[in-house]
Amino acid sequence: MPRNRDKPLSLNDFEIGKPLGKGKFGRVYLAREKSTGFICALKVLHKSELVQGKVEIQVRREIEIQSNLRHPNVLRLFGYFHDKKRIFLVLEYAGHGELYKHLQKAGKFPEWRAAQYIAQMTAALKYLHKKHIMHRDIKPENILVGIHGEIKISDFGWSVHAPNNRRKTMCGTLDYLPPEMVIPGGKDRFYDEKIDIWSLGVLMYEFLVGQAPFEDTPVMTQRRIMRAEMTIPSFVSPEARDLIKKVNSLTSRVLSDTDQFLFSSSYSTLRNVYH
Ligand code: N15
Repeated sequence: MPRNRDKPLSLNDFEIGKPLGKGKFGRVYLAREKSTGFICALKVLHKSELVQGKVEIQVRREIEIQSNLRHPNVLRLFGYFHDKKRIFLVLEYAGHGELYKHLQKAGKFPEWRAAQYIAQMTAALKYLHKKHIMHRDIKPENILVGIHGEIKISDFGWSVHAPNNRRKTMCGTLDYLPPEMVIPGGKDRFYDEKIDIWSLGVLMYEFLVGQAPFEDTPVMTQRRIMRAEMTIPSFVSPEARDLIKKVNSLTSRVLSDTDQFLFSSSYSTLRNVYH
């Protein structure tokens, strides 16, 4: 967003449009910067809620991390400002909204579309991992779609810089977590970027099949993840089937040197499906 760095942004610089969504700590609105006409998504966080939720430090860190990220498949944070009560995040507007809604509507994606999305996810994760950032919460709900159909990873609510601070408790669905994180005490152990690759396999399955591979009651989901127990329907092509299995079997066990292989294989195998 072109702007004068000498002059800090304020709410007055924006026209506020329709609400785009709301999360735990904030609401997001469509917004236009008055002077440039630049369209963005303005997220409003209430300081009192952040204090109450004891997430000020995390939010500060997320802002810091996200401000420095520049990738076509990672949602940009253009800037931020605050007043007495609120923090405002100037986020990239994704014209086609939330990916999980597209998936819901379509039931499942054709392989060419799943392939494009997974290739883009792979590119985004490769970029993040190179910067030693793991996302840790890869799922359709955290992915937005741009006007050209390109995907944008958003919500770094659980992301961390890999070398430090690797012990964070997590909550929410187990569906996308690898075995090392669902075993008892597992979430207290150290883990690394590979957990994102496992989630990528889960995501690929969900794109192609319409539901996550281990979807079940929480107890059964945990059991099935630990055993990597999944059935891939027969309509999934041999190439895609092979790749899902590779990603889900290699990532959590073979913990080194598989990144490159998995990334490049997911990219080329899925591209070959339709090109
Ligand atoms: C703590 C802080 C630094 C975290 C920063 N990251 C986020 O806040 C992640 N986040 C992104 N939270 C909300 C959003 C968000 C950005 C939500 C929705 C949109 C967004 N950009 N564009 C949208 C959007 N476009 C839409 C089009 C049609 C229907 C709904 C849409 N939502």
